Amino acid sequence: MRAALLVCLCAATAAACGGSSTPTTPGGNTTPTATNTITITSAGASPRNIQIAPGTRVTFVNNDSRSHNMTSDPHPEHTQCPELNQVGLLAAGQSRESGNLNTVRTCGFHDHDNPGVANLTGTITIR
Ligand SMILES: [Cu+2]
Repeated sequence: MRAALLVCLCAATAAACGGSSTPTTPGGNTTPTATNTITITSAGASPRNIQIAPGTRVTFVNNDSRSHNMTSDPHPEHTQCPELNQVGLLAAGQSRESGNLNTVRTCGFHDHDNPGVANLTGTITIR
């Protein structure tokens, strides 16, 4: 009885993990990944280039052990896609959604507190 319950829990966990995984492209490939979640670790943002449909919000997840301040390009004005500025300061372990990205265009983002770090920059293609 107890063993059957454990098998059940494992199966449910595996399904949840499989649904949220995103393919990664090696070697600086800039083909955008179809996802609306960007995860930040000590290695930077991943995926760095994503594509979403108009009317989608993008969630930034900070899995790093320090804070990140995710904002729209250009630095320091942040005027390109103001919806991204709703993400802003994320403490370690925190996540937040952008505003609704309705306009067909490409939005650049960066960590405002680490503006020179390329691994913390990327693009969101709305198409
Ligand atoms: Cu900035």
